Amino acid sequence: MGTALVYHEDMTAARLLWDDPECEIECPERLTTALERLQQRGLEQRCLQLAAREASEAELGLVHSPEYVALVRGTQALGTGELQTLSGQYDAVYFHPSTFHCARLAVGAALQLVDAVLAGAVRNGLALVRPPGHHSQRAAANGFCVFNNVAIAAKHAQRQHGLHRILIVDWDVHHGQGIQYIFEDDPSVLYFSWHRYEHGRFWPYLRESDADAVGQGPGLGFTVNLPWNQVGMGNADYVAAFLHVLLPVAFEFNPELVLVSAGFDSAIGDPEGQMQATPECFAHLTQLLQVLAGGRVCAVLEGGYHLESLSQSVCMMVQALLGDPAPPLLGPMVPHGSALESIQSVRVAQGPHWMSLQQQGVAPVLSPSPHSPEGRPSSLLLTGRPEFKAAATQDVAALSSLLDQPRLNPTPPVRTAVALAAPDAALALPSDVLCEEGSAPQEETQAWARPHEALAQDRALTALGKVLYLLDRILDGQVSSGIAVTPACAAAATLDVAIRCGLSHGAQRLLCLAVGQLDRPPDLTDDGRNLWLNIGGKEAAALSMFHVSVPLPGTTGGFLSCVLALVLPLAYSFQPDLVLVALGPAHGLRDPQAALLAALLRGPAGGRVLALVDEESTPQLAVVLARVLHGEAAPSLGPFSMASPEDVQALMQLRGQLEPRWKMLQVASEAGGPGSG
Ligand code: Q9C
Ligand code: ZN
Repeated sequence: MGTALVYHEDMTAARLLWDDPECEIECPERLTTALERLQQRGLEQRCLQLAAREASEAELGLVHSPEYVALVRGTQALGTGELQTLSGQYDAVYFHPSTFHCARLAVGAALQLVDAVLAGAVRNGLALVRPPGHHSQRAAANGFCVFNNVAIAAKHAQRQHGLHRILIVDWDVHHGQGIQYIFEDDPSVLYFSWHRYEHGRFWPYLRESDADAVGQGPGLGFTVNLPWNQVGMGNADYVAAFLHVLLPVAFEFNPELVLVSAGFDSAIGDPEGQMQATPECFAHLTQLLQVLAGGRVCAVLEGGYHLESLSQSVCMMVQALLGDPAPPLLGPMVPHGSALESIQSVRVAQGPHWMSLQQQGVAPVLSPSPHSPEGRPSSLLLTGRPEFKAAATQDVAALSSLLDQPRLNPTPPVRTAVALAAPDAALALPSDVLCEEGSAPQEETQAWARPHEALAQDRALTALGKVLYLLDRILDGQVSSGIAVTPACAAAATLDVAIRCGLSHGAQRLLCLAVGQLDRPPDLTDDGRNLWLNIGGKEAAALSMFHVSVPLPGTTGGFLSCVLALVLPLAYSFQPDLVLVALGPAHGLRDPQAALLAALLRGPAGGRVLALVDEESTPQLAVVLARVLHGEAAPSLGPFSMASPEDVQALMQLRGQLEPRWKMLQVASEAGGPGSG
């Protein structure tokens, strides 16, 4: 199942015909530059390309008043002076004789995308459109927007496809107040928006953009606003917002479809947003959304005014939609204090409406951190871009040098390789998953195995040879992710060797997620190069900042908070260049839980994941893992059930201990909040 790209050249026809510094940034080159870059990277060719159609007037009527539609229709016949006068009646809007045609194509493109995804022709896609839509209201144009493309697409998905729960994620840097107004009392559409707000001093200057606007009547809790009160928000802030606000609520909502108001004015270099998220961040955000709604993600372009930053961010999003691993996020993964205040204020405002946001807040434990962020060894993946720091200062030359850099970590030739015990299981795999027959050289395997009694048997040795072979292919960039089956009696020993071998063969930082009864190798050094996280341990304990154990939660809600509030924040903070996921004997994970973990753990290490699966697991488990590591959608976890008080307690205790070192765990600013001393 592929990715659709919906576009029509006619949408470049509308342009500003008079002098207006506020509106001139919304120009035709936004589309042509983004498209050129998609072609140049070979991404357009990998998509199912659809030519946008015009929306009908009945379709426009799903959101807009007949009078307003008639008024916009009438602009086709106006002269420049009349267009300018009419434009002046709205806030930040310009009309052109082709505006009606373009705006109908923009809506039509969004509808075609939704139809293609819901008919099963593709799994996901992007509509590259202008004019944008999210500021447009029932009877008003606003902020370059004429018709509300995404809102109409949501209504269409309900009317024509019978959907009951639609999530709209608006990552444009402006508040999509138009979408908010249309759905504010509607519990069937959950609207999430983050936006530059600066305590109300940024356009569109609305009280109802703040975190305490949560919807009305039956729609209470179905509007989620995350206002940014400072400029300069970056990768860590955006990922934290997803982990600690959007995703908990979204999993609880359990959408059937995700619509993205994909504005890239929230990216670095944009003159409107003044934010610092790099293009790669949008690959991560896209990947995080793909675990929802069976991967049915329909993105529709909104803003984005820095042509280079816009184009690269669009490419990153399309790559993620296509299933390519996201390049690692560079720079410090430490959210800003102001971002944490915003995150905390949404969690407080939304707490009454969402079980997943309750009781999770922890009073930060303030003990001096023994490991300063500067003190850690730098990774392979972090070298080579010294200009990163300079670019973060909005310095023009440094910024263009950042955006000019050829991306490091080119996508490996093989996305996923598996070494399975039962060859017939391979039949269920996607056709371009490589079934690996290779093994590490026998002498090398034997040398690694020597200290371990459990690896003395031939069967264990053969399996280890395959693990080491896959590991080397991942570390030398030939393969992105891999899966190997381990004999039950040798699970711990195999993992021990895999960790040591990974560290000695080029991984600077290795995250090991061990599920089930697997003890940390006793003489593994606590030098900051490996982080051991055991799920399914007997008790919650952080023996050091690099040795963490937590019981396996018994409910879907408990499992999700464990993943979103502990595992991923640790993983994104640690910035590993390799993740080992070991599902040991009696690991207790259901297949969809294991798949979700694997899918989400592709993020932190640029897709370099090696999964070791115990041979006593179901044969389907290896298959489902191969599918998600390959970029297919994760299966649903089933209905949301609330975390038990014990699970919540265990998680809170751990987070309190670990927060001083691993800043992505934070959900409240250290400076403020109760109990921060
Ligand atoms: N300097 C979209 O991004 N001007 N619309 C604000 C603040 C209006 C943005 C002025 C910006 C409209 C779709
Ligand atoms: Zn915008």
